[in-house]
Amino acid sequence: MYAQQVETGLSTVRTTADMADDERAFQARIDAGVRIEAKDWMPDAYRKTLIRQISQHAHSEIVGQLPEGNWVTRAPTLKRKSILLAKIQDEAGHGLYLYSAAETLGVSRDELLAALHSGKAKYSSIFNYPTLSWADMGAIGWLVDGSAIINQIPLCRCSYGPYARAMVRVCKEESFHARQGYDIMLALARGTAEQKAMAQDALNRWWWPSLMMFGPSDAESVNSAQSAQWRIKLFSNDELRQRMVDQTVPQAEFLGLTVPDPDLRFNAETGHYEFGAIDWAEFHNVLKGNGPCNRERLRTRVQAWEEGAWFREALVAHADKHAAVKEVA
Ligand code: BYC
Repeated sequence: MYAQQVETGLSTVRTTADMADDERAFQARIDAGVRIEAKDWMPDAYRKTLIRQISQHAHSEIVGQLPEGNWVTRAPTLKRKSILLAKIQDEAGHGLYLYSAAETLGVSRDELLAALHSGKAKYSSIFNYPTLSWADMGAIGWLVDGSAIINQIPLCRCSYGPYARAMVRVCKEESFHARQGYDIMLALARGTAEQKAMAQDALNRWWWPSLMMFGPSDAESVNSAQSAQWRIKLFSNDELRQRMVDQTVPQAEFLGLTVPDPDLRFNAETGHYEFGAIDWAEFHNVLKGNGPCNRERLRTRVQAWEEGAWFREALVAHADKHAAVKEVA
């Protein structure tokens, strides 16, 4: 099914006849389900694609701390505050595993961070939206982390070993994140009329951006066909998006909330929900840097990096001193 879908995509893949011997042998290993490791030979384009995707993913985890960081000081109870803090710290950890996975491909963390801080590198569109109420913490955990899990479970089986292994732990932690989000939504939906309205408002604002997280439609996705051939992508953007809708609509019904899509309906023949048109103009606008919070996110990130310079210098000084003492001994 996936092969048929990517044929309509924009990228062209090389057939084995077009490949040099080493590339053909590499593709045969991928086709046989062999994991590629850091020291194995790999085509330059495979390395570049992985650096692109893994670093975008790492940046998303790091920038993804900011919208939730906004609510740490205003969490409604001590318990909610400690759960939220733990979740945000997990996201920092995910960023670090992912930067390490990218480094195995021969790129330095400093280069990756410089690309993020200069605004050249992408991170997920979803983190350019504001968090206006406490219910947004629920909606992010439920919808955003929920979508992240759907996208990332298949990545645990992707062809590049260091990325796949990093994803196993990330997915376990993401499932705790999604559950804490749903728990917030459940408490609000069962609360006062004002609390339920707050939950509904958060669902209204986060629903469509969450569907956009999966990337452009298969017909528009430039990288999909090649990434599928290399088994970096095991499912297409549209397939995973459909999975998210099918999984999430019944959860919204259980909460007694309404998904903000008048065209949403269950098709009993296919067993899937059909949903309305995504506003791709909004998606592309966010990618161009014009979403509601793009500038603020980047500014906050750069400021945090600059203000942390003394700490990084102290770590390096300590490491140098330690190394010098060892040498003398
Ligand atoms: N936002 O050819 P396509 C998380 C770009 S969750 C921004 O389909 P690809 C978290 C794409 O990069 C979020 N850009 O690309 C959750 C490409 O541009 P370039 C992070 C996007 O790579 C909760 C262009 O559009 N997850 O971390 O085959 C709390 C064409 O797209 C987006 C990951 O990164 C987007 N939503 O497929 C905290 C998962 N979508 O690079 C943190 C790993 C597309 O050619 N990544 N673009 O200039 C992936 O699975 C894939 O990269 C994607 C896109 C499915 C996202």
